[in-house]
Amino acid sequence: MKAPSALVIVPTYNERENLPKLVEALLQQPNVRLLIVDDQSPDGTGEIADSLARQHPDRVDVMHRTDRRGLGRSYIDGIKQAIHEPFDVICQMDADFSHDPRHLPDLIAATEHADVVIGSRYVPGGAIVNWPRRRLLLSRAANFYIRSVARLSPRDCTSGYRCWRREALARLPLDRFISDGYSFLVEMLFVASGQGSRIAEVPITFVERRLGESKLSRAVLLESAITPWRLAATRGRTR
Ligand SMILES: Nc1nc2c(ncn2[C@@H]2O[C@H](COP(=O)(O)OP(=O)(O)OP(=O)(O)O)[C@@H](O)[C@H]2O)c(=O)[nH]1
Ligand SMILES: [Mg+2]
Repeated sequence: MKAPSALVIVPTYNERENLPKLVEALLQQPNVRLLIVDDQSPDGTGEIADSLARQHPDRVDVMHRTDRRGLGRSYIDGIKQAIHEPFDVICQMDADFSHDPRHLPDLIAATEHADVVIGSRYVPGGAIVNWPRRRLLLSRAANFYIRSVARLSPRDCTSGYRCWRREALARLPLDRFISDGYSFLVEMLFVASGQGSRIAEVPITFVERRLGESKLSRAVLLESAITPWRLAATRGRTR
């Protein structure tokens, strides 16, 4: 069978040390193209992305956002462009090497039998490397909380490493999405699940970033605490 063609959306904010290496690693894989969505990174990541696009004009695209910055907003803009292009699969991935490009073929392959495939830290075979105990507990607790309150079944609802069949992604009412940080990822899953999309999980080894800085903020954590309740309150109205 012909391998599916995939577009990987990579949101970036201050990832100048990671992006060139990530692009190189991803382009080793045939049938993969990239859409980098940069939010006017002060460290010049946008210009680096442009130069990578010039080096690989058939495989790398860049979107420069100028509206208010945010991970969710960047994904929304990237997805709106991506769903109009002729790819079988559209993927989401962080730029900081927490999401190992070597797992990508497994995730893409699993879309044969699922509409959404999550690169999961919390299924057998999944792992986390280099997280302090506090961060591990926070992520575990967040997933327990989200699964209970929003009644979602995946083990890893906050993983940002995902592949979607294009039709499933195109069905999401992105203009109605409210959340931004991690919550955006939870909201996507909640709505997809309500629409009857088949969700699968493939184990990944998640590695904490070695270069660059985290953007995890208090505002993002607060939003994550509220979102599952908001989603639970809208249950049945998402179709
Ligand atoms: N376009 C865009 N990308 C962002 C924004 N915030 C974060 N990102 C990117 O989203 C991805 C995940 O962000 P991280 O800072 O790694 O967040 P995190 O993984 O929770 O934090 P760490 O565990 O410390 O890495 C990375 O590729 C970031 O560059 C933003 O406001 N706009
Ligand atoms: Mg990260």
